[in-house]
Amino acid sequence: MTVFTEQLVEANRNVWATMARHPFVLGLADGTLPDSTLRAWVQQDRIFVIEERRGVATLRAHGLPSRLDDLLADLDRSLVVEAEAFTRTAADHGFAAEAEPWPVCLGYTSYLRCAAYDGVLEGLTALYAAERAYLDTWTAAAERSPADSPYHGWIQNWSGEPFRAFVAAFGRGLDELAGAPSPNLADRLGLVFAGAVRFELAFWEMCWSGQAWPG
Ligand code: MP5
Repeated sequence: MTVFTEQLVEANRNVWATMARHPFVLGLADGTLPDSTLRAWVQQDRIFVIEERRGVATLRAHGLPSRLDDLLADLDRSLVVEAEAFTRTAADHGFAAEAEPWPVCLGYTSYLRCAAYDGVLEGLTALYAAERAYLDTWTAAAERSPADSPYHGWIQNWSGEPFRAFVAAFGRGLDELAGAPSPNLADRLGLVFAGAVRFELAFWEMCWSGQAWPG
């Protein structure tokens, strides 16, 4: 039988395929990303990872099984390092790391935090969607990316073995906790997951098209 997390991914294969061929991802893979697009991503993803820590803290405050709690503790530490790496990348490219969150970034981080407040399974499902989408999309990008790509370090971060092992362990933990969910619960979590992956795609689109606040 297909495990719960794989059912969630299967139900969203079209979004997965669209993410993997999104112009942002292709531009990052072959190193042709315009400067303004890189800047949008670095600034907005820095906000994303800082806000993500608040969602992780909310999830852990529910009281998680120890293996999942340990995983999220590791994630929290890696988010601190990621935020610092974004700050360094901004300095290397001569732009400010600080920025205001654009609408999609604000919507996505609020969505993850609300899911974490709603409940353990809701929050873990939304967070898993974000992590799995990054792993799979950057793995697809890595296949197209020359070794001397200027973005090699970032591509490695989310397609390398440590992140792959983290996402696999996270999936196992979520599958164990969800067990065989009732049809109602499966439907609800399916909507939570689908919302998060569409936000993920919208995030790439926001960076690519420079979707700041209107006016
Ligand atoms: C991730 C990310 C990956 N950095 N940004 C977005 C928009 N989605 C997913 O997650 P993490 O937690 O930074 O490894």
